[in-house]
Amino acid sequence: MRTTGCPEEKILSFLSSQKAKDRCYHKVLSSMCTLPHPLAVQVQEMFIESNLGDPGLFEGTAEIESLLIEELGSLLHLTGACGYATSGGTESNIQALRIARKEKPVESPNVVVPESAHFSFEKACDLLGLEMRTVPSDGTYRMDAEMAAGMIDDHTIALVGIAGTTEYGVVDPIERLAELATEGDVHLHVDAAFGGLVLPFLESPPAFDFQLDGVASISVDPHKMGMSTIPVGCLLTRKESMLCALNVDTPYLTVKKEFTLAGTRPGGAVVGAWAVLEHLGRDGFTRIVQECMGRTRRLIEGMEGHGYSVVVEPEVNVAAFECPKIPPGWQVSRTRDGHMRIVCMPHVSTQAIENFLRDIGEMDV
Ligand code: 0PR
Repeated sequence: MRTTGCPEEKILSFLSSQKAKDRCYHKVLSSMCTLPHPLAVQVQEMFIESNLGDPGLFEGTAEIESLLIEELGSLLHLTGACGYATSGGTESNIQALRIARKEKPVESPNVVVPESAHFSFEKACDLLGLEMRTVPSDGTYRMDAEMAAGMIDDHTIALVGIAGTTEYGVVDPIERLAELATEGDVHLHVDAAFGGLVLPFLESPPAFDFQLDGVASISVDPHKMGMSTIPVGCLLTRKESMLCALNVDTPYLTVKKEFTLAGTRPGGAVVGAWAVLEHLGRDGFTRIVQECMGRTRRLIEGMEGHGYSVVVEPEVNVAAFECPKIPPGWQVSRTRDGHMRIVCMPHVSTQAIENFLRDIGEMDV
């Protein structure tokens, strides 16, 4: 550390030059995060000092966290859902598996997850000492539910389904997984970190949420399609007892028990997430999601026009293509199978899609 402090202007000037090295979002087609809604930014500033890790000090903020959970719960068909705001899908997935392990304290526990699962499950299994059984996909990049059935045994504590996969934007057969979970008495966790704020706004979405009795918990991230500031994920559970299973004593805090993983938690981002849901409402989200889906369809049509077929018809705004090229200046990503992957987030405008298609077309000639 320096002995004497540095003037603010000097620091700010250094930081501006650093920020200039960051990508600005308009040519980023690989991200599941997006530019936050201006209201989320304003609200974050308003609640900047608020720490949900000690909710008794910030009662107003804590009440908004409850409203956020209630609102997401009702969107996902469960009045009175329980849950809390996490740092994102990774923490929610870890916590869901912790709950499952507490619910079924067997020896040599395993979890059955689709091949397409986000790598956070690998982290969770490593942390929690769980065997991760990976179920192959059915040829459409969705989990093969019958193969999953064959992998569940008495040591299986959880089954995981993905609603809106990270790489191909498809939804696992959650309805069938819910039946398997009920039959086998295992915790079904649905990772809807991405799809949870897309699928409810589609015309006829597949069933993936608490309307299916077998679904025990869901991850849904406002900092992806909810346009909040980072970090805000949410873990929702069907029953309060699931969360309470994680309680530890916190004697010197304003609350005497805590089930969260993080201690100190950012109130400002959480309140911002709620404000955006409230401000846009179902109509606003439907409009934004429909726009993103429209652009995804236009992208697929344009790419196919250039001879690059879509790998699988996506159910959310993520599309992967058989395309080895990347036009200069654009940020796309590659799936594990080497496919070009594009996420049509709200910052990816119609013009950006047209420009990208033009640029990729120019590479053909
Ligand atoms: N579950 C699913 C289905 C996800 O897609 C992701 C993240 C997670 C869980 C984990 O969420 P957190 O990253 O919030 O813990 N999906 C993106 C990915 O890994 C996250 C991302 C976002 C990556 C922006 C890059 C980026 O620029 O691909």
